[in-house]
Amino acid sequence: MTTTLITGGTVVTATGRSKADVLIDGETIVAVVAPGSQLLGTDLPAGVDTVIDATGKYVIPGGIDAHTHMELPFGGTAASDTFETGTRAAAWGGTTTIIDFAVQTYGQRVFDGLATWHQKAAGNCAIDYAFHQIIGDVNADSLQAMDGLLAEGVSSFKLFMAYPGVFYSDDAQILRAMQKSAETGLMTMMHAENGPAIDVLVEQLLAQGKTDPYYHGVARAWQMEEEATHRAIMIANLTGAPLYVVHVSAKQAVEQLAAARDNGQNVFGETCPQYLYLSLEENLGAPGFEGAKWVCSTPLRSRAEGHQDHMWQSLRTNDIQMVSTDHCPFCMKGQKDLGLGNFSKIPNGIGSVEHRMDLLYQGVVNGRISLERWVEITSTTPARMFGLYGKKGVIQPGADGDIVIYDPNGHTSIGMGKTHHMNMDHSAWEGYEIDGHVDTVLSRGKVVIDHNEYLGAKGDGQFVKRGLSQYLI
Ligand code: DUC
Ligand code: ZN
Ligand code: ZN
Repeated sequence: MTTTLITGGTVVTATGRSKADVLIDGETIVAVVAPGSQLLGTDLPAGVDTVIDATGKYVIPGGIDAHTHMELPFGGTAASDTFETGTRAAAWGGTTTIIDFAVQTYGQRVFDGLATWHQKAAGNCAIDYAFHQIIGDVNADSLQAMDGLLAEGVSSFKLFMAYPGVFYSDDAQILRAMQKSAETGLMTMMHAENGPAIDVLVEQLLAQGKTDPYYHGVARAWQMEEEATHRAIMIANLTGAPLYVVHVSAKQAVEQLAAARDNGQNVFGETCPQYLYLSLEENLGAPGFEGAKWVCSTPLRSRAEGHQDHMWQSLRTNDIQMVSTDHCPFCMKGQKDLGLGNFSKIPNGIGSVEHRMDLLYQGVVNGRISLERWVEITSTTPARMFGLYGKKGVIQPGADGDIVIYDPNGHTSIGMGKTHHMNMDHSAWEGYEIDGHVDTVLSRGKVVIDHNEYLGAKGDGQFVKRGLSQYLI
């Protein structure tokens, strides 16, 4: 077995920071000790195979992006990152685990959908991966199949209150699925937007000749998100299901979650970098068709209404518990341009899997969140929320050697043009200058990124079975 010592750095976890050395034996962390300690009788660093000097750097648990859509067929095309390209880009950005969404399409059996996702991912990933299960057709057969998900290492499923005719579940289906969630402990994940009402608004806007990307944000108004969030919370309240609302973007939806939590309900919310930084006015409203780059659902919200600031505040106060990307990239040419002249035909999605750790670190730089909170919302809480904790999300003996060495004095220029590794012909983050840099990334003890060089290989990443959420009561 190869041993690796990371020495001289500041180990940061969700609960504190300290100068410490980290020893990895093979794939697993075996010791975290004060610098210079005698470890397990070994004369360090002479007795180890590889020594990594992390002086002046942060040593953090690898990022966990709990919401990605590699290769997702959607909007008449498919997300442009494969498991190979998307997980490699994730590694570049300091993410060492993704949780992607396996899809059960309408009329399909749940385990056939799950098998398809295994086929897409197996042998192709640069980092470890796990799955949530989208239930696109809640019926007697799929409800029964949900009893078997946990044994497959899938401890959460996602429903959609949006996209009628595609993934949509009505309230009766939601009620039944949430009853199953309460019974089994599987986390209910919810895309909370009132899809049928949004579709009417879309039709009316298009009839008025309002076809630009900006109107995607107008149609998917915050009231549609708040209403659906409230409805999901109420059905969860009735059934006792644990509820996790994905890609929360409206401050009013956060208020619904916060009120439910104050009321003692077991509900959680995730936001994404785009809802912290980007806006309806500046991005969706960009001249011509450029706004298509930022068409995603839930949509970007108005900065004048203060959603972005509220989202940062909610991260600090734990009204929102974690940040994932909803990585769902599409190229402008041949994909986003399907919606030229009709915003409702623009494939929904933004690519961010590579930038999440850096973008959230800016919250530390700007004094919006603490260093420890950064680690918590990008790694530790995702691990705890989705049954990976202990193996992932923490630097302690027994955990996987998934570690990022982050240089707070480094700089990352997302820049213009192709400065990223995602399979896209543009970046939603063009022009963003980052204080900080992902220097080195270890995935189960193997150095996969080192000072702007990719050293990993397709197939390094393994499927990880997840247990139940630690947030169940
Ligand atoms: N939202 C997106 O932006 N893309 C994929 C699916 C979704 O809900
Ligand atoms: Zn969604
Ligand atoms: Zn999604």
